[in-house]
Amino acid sequence: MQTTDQGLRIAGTEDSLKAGERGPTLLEDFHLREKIMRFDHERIPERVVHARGAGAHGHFQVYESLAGLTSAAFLQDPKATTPVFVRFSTVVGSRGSADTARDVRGFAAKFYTSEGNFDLVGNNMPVFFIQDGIKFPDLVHALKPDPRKEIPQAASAHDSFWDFVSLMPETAHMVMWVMSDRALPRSYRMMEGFGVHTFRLVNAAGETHLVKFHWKPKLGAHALVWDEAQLIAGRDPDFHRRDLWDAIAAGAFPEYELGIQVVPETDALRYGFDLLDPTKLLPEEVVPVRLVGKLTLTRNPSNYFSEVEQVAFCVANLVPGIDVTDDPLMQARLFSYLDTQLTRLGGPNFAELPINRPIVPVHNHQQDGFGRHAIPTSEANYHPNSIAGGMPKAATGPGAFAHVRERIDGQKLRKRSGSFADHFSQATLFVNSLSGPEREHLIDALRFELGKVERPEIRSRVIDEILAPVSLEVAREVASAIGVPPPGGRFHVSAHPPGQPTTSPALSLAITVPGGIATRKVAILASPGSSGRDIAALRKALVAGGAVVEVIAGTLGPIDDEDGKAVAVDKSFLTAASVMYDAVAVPSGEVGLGALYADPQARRFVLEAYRHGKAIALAGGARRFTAVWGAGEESGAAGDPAAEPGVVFGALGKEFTAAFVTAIGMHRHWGR
Ligand code: HDD
Repeated sequence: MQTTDQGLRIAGTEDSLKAGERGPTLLEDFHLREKIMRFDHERIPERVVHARGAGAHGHFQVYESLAGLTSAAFLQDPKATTPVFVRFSTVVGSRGSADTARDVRGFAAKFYTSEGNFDLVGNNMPVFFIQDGIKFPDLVHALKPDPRKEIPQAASAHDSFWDFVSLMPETAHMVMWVMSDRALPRSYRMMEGFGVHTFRLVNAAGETHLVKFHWKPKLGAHALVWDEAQLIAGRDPDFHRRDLWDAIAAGAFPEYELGIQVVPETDALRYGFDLLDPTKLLPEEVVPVRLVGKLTLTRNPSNYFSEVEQVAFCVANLVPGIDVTDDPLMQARLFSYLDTQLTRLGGPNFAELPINRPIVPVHNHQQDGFGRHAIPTSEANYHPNSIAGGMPKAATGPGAFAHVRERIDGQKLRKRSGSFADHFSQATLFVNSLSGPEREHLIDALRFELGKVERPEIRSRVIDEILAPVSLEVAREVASAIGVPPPGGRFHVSAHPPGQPTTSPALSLAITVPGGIATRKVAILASPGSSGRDIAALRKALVAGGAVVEVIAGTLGPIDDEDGKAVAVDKSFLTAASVMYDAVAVPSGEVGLGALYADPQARRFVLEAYRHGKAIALAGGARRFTAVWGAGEESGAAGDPAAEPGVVFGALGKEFTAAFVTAIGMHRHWGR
């Protein structure tokens, strides 16, 4: 039954209380006033960064006790499960911006442990733009839209960002990541996560190790192609949010393994860079990632606002056994997250909101403030006290958080450590580790972004000061497309740290062995007269591999196949587009094929799939669709669809479907 906020049952909410049927509304109408008042105040400030996001509930389980490394309770018992809430996000765009913008993705996890909440507030890239948090407002101002006109939305392709980059060589490494395919994840379920900073693990004996945290998605890490990402932004701006929701709703629970790279405290400077410098990564080939547990996302939020919008992460939410380091970026973050919630969530009591509440009781003398939920009953709201028997008293011994004891000896100064000085060698390492197509995508991205920069002097400075020291070839290739001279030989060349690798295969997304096709979306294009048997056989093989299959035709409603049998249609060409799928298949059936081929929307569907490197299956006479990308027009291998990776054609049988499944398992065929 409907009630007011006071619990009063209301007899109707269709009409306001009026003086006569056609008369004015009365001020007395407390129900109207309450309803409108609540509506007027529905919005809260969006996050200053990471405003656009999607979340899910799940749980974490450690594979074996990590007691030797950490006393954290949730990392001790392989049988215990810890509830977790995760929020994925883009960084730059507003809350309503498109999911597929070129951007870093947030990967924030809140572990509700038996010792309080532990938040791992990471990204899908292992490094960051800046070395000291004091530069964060400058970075974000430069990235966000022009303050005069609020343009462009959710894009780094504008003068202020590249101006900042060109003057801040420490951004070079992260900029390479953001210009790479990593900034265009196929799905939140298919991207890696990183704690970025070096943390500390502390065991029960008080021994400490330095640690880097990783998340490895079980589905592998995969990317969209830029043209596809831009088209999706129009066709389905909720692409990533929908993908996460649909997968969980269908029971295809996303899984990520937690990985750690552990090194002795004394090795902080051993790897040719400073582990306190957040613009550096520890190559996996140098210190392997040990997989220690698994996060499984099992439940969609019940209410977006209450959970995803109100969740408040904080880098300072630590548990005994995990501690921070002196990384100056991390140190600023320890302040920022708590502070931002005051404005965003309207006061200091946000930790009492259901999504933020720890699962353990909270006892302290915090008092009052906007939106207080707890009702403390003690007369003693201070410490020490005698009237409440000194309660709550300070915790001691195991389970009490104790900051790592560290000797600090130095002058008070505003200065960057000399050990943070090399800004380029790891940017070069990253570029050198990319596959050919990934490198091409990187160059295209730089050409696109810098091509949108209006001031030639900024374009030139990026070429000379940032790209040339990273890779002379990349700098030349970009310069040639953006109307500025090639690097002039004035650039700084960084010395590669001796003994450190020059490539790290783990940094590439290229896949050489086909993976599974679970949760991959496949479109089957059909028309009245298409082969129902082909559609059924394709569906069977694809669904057996866990793929999601949708039949797309000119109109909704069942269509008759070539034998007159009804085939259900999931979407029409009006509501579905190639960019929403990982692969496309066209069944045989001459009558159907004739109609399909005559439909420009069907031809465009196949052409786009081709251009975006997707697996394409053309059964029987559907082979004619190879003409949409010009095959057959030229002689020689280039015109032969057989020479095209990821295109399967021939009569539909076991071999055909197996080849199609393998092609989808390669994710994309960049080599076309
Ligand atoms: Fe941050 C949000 C990740 C540097 C200040 N950050 C935020 C979120 C993620 C990250 C995932 C969204 C959390 C959510 O879903 O609610 N931030 C990072 C990473 C960084 C980083 C991986 C570098 C390693 N951040 C960083 C710095 C500062 C901030 C240096 C400030 C000094 N970040 C914030 C913030 C936000 C935030 C302003 C906005 C909304 C919020 O905190 O709750 O406090």
